[in-house]
Amino acid sequence: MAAHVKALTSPYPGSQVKRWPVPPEKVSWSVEWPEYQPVEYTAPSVLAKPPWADLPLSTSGFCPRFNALDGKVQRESFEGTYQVEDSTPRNPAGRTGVTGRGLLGRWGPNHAADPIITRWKRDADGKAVSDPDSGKPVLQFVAIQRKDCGQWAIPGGMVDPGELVTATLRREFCEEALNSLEKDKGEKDTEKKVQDLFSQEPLLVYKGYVDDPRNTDNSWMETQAVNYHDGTGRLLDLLPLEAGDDAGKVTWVDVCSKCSLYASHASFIKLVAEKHDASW
Ligand code: RP5
Ligand code: MG
Ligand code: MG
Repeated sequence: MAAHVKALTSPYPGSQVKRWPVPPEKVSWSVEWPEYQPVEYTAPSVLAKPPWADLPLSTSGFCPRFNALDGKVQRESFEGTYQVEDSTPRNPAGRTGVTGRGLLGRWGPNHAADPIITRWKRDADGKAVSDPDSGKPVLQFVAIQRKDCGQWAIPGGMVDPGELVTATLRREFCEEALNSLEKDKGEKDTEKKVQDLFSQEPLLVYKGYVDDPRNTDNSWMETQAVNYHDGTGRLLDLLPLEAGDDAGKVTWVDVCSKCSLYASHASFIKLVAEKHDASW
């Protein structure tokens, strides 16, 4: 697993809480560090006991089954068995300078799904556009601007308990990039396009830990990033993009190495470019 960097972002997102500074050589739990005294922080929105969050570990009768499918909540990690110290799970990528859950609902892994919707960039005549330097065709993907931090990102979101990841991928794309929550019923034409897009063969690009700025020593993001590609351009060209839910803006973005994206998203986009032999 690559070393996390954004998971050391300080102050902790949405707060004034300063992480205990963790130098790169002390990130790994295998390095002894008796002086390490991370700050404990769980956001008020999580402590308010919303339905998507676990209870505090001290709550009597709350005994989550870590490293297992716990009822409908998936507490297994894609990174293998994680350590549980004093009944508290430990971030498999190492120290973050904060304990507790921060803004995340689950102790241990918080599972998300990231739909990467791509098409070839075309000029006004419908001809595929190539990058002048690499000579390779340019891919575009649907990006949203997150309301929480203003960064551009893949329109991903959390997998609900018991939800199939294929359903999460489609639901989050519709909510964040088509504003489906504000629409009574999607336009028939749009619904058909979405149906056709998501019934294509999905391409699993990445499955595992996400270097997310919300991660803590005890709670972290994991995702399945999946690519749905419209090689013809017919499905996606007229898709009415409209930002919704936790997205403030939505647009097609050219895939290239200069893409600056939220969490580990640029590395997922790079993998997609490689799979399609597109310009990067
Ligand atoms: C990232 O957070 C994942 O890759 C996914 O894109 C996102 C899920 O969180 P929310 O968008 O629901 O905040 O780590
Ligand atoms: Mg969402
Ligand atoms: Mg989201």
